[in-house]
Amino acid sequence: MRLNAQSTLPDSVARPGYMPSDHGVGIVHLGLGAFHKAHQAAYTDTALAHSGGDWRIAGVSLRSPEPAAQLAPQDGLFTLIERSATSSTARVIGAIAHAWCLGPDRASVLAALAAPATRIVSVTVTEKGYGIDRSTGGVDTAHPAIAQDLATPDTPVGVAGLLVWALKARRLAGLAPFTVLCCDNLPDNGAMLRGLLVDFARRAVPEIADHIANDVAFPATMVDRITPATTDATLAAVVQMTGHDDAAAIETEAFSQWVIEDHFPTGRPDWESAGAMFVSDVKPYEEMKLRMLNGTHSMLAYAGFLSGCTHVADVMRKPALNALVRRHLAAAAATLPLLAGVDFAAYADALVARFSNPHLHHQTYQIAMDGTEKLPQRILAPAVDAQTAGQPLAPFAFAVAAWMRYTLGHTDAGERYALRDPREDALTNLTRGQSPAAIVANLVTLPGLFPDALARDSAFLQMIIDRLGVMISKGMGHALDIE
Ligand code: CS2
Repeated sequence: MRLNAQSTLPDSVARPGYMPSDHGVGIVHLGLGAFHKAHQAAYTDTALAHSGGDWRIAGVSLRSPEPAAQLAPQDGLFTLIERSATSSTARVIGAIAHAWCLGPDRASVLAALAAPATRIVSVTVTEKGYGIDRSTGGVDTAHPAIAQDLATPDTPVGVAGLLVWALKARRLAGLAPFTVLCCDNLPDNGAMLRGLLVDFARRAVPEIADHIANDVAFPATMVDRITPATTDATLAAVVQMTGHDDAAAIETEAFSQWVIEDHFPTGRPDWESAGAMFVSDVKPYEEMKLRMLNGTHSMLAYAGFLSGCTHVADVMRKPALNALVRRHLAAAAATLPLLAGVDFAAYADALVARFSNPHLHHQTYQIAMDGTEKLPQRILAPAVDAQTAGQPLAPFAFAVAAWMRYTLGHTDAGERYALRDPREDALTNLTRGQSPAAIVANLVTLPGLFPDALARDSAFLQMIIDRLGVMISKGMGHALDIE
């Protein structure tokens, strides 16, 4: 039997501690993927149970029809399986009121964005979803959704186009703007999204640009919860744990963290009741997370995938890789300013434990995707700080070399895999048939990727070339052993 509002669930399964239909929609969420369901939807579910309010979520996927097709027949309900190293629990989340796909549900989506009741629009579309030009902070006019929306801003299809359209519609209707809440792993994500929207508006809808720049709140956030892609094993586990079929089920770790800049002029759910932390400056938390968790994740994904580790937990079981994970965590931590109340060594130990969780089947190949979107904030920014401070650069050179080796698109055994990167054509053209020195020289010139301070540091480049040379000629396993 399929999960829905009428389902009778076993006592072992936690269900919403409120009557979902008693609560109206206050949030529109763009990017209805697994991460949103495991993170913001779960926090909102707890906040609704604790403090109530009209804060249910209208979830929108911008392209894929699947999330809506999975959730709609289930009255928006889905099971979240939370896996720690020692136990697994299932919880049904009731925070999602509507699940829409922009294409077929365009009228509903636009109406919700313009509705007086909507006070927050949150976003998780991954780094590449925004269409941001990292070198200017404005729009990347080559990004397909940006290009389309600049040409036809009245029928938006992408994040920038939709938000600017909605903010204009609200202004014309005399409604307060909603708060825009970016929940992707990007540096200074609130200001980043504001800069993107203001630039988009100046180009396509100039009359609304100053309003967006001056009157709309874009609180910054640090979001954290490791959420592997759902597999057939997830769907089988959910039947076993709940007695129901659930096409929208997801698995995640027990841990979660959310640090939010407290700037919500039109109100917000009581997310503190679910453990969210409200601070005046998110940046130190965000840098800690991007550099330690995500930077190490990217390093271990490339090195691990290329040495035959399917999952992150497999990486942690290999002594040479485990040692490199710890080395990278320490090098990343050394680039961070002190943060009151946070012990980076303890955070690193906690990350080692989270990565080692044997019950979380998190694929290295999943983390390896979109490297050109991830490297700048995860690996290159801390490398610049390490360079400035005269700290060892070898850990960062190793991580960059592992990414470059990955961009060649084949394992040591010659097996091919898809790169899954928005710049994969450029990566292939710049690396095919080239020597390690030429690969490094070519990839550091990719626009907007390597900061000048690194691209001009010949000693750093040589460290990358040496490591890439070993990875190519002797294999990743050998490179790990001598690192
Ligand atoms: C991962 C993140 O896929 C990736 O690149 O590093 O999705 C990571 O699992 C989350 O940021 C954890 O909060």
